[in-house]
Order: sequence, then structure tokens, then C-alpha cells
Amino acid sequence: MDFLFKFLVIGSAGTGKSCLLHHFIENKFKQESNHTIGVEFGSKVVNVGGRSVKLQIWDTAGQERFRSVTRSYYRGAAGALLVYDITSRETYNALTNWLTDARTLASPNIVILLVGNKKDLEAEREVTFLEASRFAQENELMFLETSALTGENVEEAFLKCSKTILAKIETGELDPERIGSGIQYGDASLRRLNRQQQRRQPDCACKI
Ligand SMILES: Nc1nc2c(ncn2[C@@H]2O[C@H](COP(=O)(O)OP(=O)(O)O)[C@@H](O)[C@H]2O)c(=O)[nH]1
Ligand SMILES: [Mg+2]
Repeated sequence: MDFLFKFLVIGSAGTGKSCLLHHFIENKFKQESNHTIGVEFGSKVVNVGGRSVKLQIWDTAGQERFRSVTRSYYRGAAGALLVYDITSRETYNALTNWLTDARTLASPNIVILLVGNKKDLEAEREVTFLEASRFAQENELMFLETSALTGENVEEAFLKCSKTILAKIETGELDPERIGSGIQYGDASLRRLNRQQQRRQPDCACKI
């Protein structure tokens, strides 16, 4: 493993956050969604551009019903999926509040992907793709429409967000060593870093 990223899934209750997480981890639709004892946590190793990355994903586990998603939930997340339901304008209107919370309570560098879920319910759509794309652009978010029912774009959403985090590590925009970055080095990266340090050591000896 090269890296471990901490991920969050946020958004109003009923938008399909638990189903998205379930589909990503189990590769199938979650039939009976239990609201009170939701999945709280899941992890999966994915391959992103030749790197093996373990995603550690946190679900609100129903806390959002009581508007009590805690500070500790947000702390130290590298990425987040911000979910609304394309058949519910109310969940779309709530996005600004979720975004404010994420940007103030999580790391300021958190990489956020906007997710319009329930893409399969086209006949009941209340929010157009274009409108949400504009919102995403204005707020510097990536954007995808998904269906946790059919699985469309579910894996892509997690991968797209992970790719952006990796790219930011590579350009130095994100520093995995900063406390609260939500990123940890895996064994493979640590071995590489050690080798680099060992190579550098003779230099240091000369200077002394
Ligand atoms: N048609 C459809 N229903 C969905 C989809 N995702 C979730 N649901 C349903 O929406 C409801 C809320 O889902 P849940 O994952 O519990 O939402 P959460 O409160 O955000 O975690 C459940 O009845 C799900 O079966 C989807 O992509 N399509
Ligand atoms: Mg849930």
C-alpha cells in the first residue's frame, strides 16, 4: 500500500450516502437501509494511477438527521463526497451549509466532489445537471451524478476524488506529513522515502 486517505460522505439525510458507501464497498445495492444503525465506516483498497491507496471512509451513521454531525467527524479528512438527491431540491439547497461546515471543520485543503445521487430516477428529477455543474464550478468542486441503485459512477466518484488528492501530493500542494492532512504513508511509500533518505546521507556527512 502506498497511501491511506481518510474520506467523508456528507449531505442531507435520505440522499443515499449509506447506499453509496455500501455499493462501493460491497458492489451491490443495499436493500434495507437502516437509518438508526447505518454503516459507520468502510475501507477499500483501490488502484489509482498505479498507486495502491486504502480509502478509509466515514459515514455520518444518521447523525445528520439531528443536525449534529460533530467536529470530530470532520477532523483530518483528505477528501469528501458531498451528496444531494437529484429528485429533491431541498437537499440541493442545503449544499451551501454542508460546504461551509466541511471547509471550516475539516482541513481547509479538503478535496470535495459534489455527487448528485439517484440518477436512475430521471422522471422525478428536480435539479438539472447543468444547474449543479454551475454550482460545482462556482464553488471549486468536482461533480458527478451517480446511482447507488444501478452502481453508475459510484466507484468513479471515489476514484476521481482520490486521483485529485494524489495529484496534489505529487505537486506538493498537499503535505501528507502535516497533522490533520487525512493522509498517511503506507509501507511501500515509507520504504521509498527511507531509500531516498539513505541516498542523501553521504551528502550530509560531507557538510559536517
Ligand atoms: N432509486 C434510488 N434510490 C436510492 C438511491 N440511493 C439510495 N436510495 C434510497 O434512498 C433512501 C435513503 O438512502 P440512505 O443510503 O439511507 O440515505 P442516507 O440517509 O443519506 O444515508 C433509501 O430508501 C434508499 O433505498 C439511488 O441511487 N436510487
Ligand atoms: Mg445513512
